[in-house]
Amino acid sequence: MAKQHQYQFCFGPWNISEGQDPYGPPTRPAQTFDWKLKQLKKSGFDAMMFHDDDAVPDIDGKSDAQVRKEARELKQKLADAGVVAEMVAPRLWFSPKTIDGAYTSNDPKSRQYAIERTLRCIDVANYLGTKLIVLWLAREGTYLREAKDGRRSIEWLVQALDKMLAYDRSIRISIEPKPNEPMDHAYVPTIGHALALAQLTRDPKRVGCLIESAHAILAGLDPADEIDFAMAFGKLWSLHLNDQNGLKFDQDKPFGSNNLRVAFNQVRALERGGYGKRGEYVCFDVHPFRTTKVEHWLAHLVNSRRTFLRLVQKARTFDEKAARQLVADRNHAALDQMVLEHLMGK
Ligand code: XLS
Ligand code: MG
Repeated sequence: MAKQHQYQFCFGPWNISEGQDPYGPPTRPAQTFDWKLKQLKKSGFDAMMFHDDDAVPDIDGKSDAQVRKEARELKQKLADAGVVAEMVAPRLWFSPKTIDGAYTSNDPKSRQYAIERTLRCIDVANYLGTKLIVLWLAREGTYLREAKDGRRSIEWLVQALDKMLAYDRSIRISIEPKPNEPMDHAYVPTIGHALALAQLTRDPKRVGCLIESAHAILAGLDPADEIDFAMAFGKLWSLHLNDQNGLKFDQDKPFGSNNLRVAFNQVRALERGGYGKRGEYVCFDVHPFRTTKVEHWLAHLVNSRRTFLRLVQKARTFDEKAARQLVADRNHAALDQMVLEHLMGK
């Protein structure tokens, strides 16, 4: 049997969150970054993902020299812990300057700010030793259809991507689509949109995507199909596995928590496509349940990783030959039951 590769795992500091939601305050006291880093390594993870201001807090108020100093100190801290930085993403949705959007704001000063902030994020990525920039285009969309020009917005997005690609010729950009929340409608709601946008840029080869399971489900899609689609283009460069119960607020539940079969099919698609063989990480963008006690604070991450590895075994032991025969016989009822029996085990 061909040697099967080992997956490498990742999460972000925001995934050890304190339980606040739009209707109530935190339910757990904040922990330090150093504590989170220690937990990450102890729990079997290899890498950490960052927003630019996770890496350098209050980044907007700091000089270039200060940003460089703090980012380099963080790089050293990661190296000492035996952890690498997977990616850096500009957090463009928090600033008072981006209330009407960032790259697609109607205000030219906001658009300018968004681009300058992103170029700084690229500097941070370089200091941390990663070439992957993730763009979750949180506020690039509308609450009100008449408030923005959709076509112009796409042109602005392409201009912004072109500036990033020209600023550093070795970075790669992974667009993380999400169809809604915080916006009513986002301009880049699916992987198809992200990869089509990539084609309009000056260097399409360096613009790929990141699939988050919950975001695909919110778009009414099966995340396994999104994975297959992105991998057909060779452009699945990162992944946020989690789960989501239908069309609600973004729940970021543990991987497999809501629908084990949908999770199994994601793992099967990743296995088929050889995800991870070119150094890609399996990241879990999951949050603890609000009720979680401090002593159980890592459980959603540890459990997601465990479920993933169990499902890798399920994918590797799935009787593909029997499945192919049932497909050839068009016996979908038996195929359906075969999947269920396999997942339930003996
Ligand atoms: C929000 C996103 C965000 C990105 C990185 O849903 O998952 O956290 O992953 O900016
Ligand atoms: Mg995400």
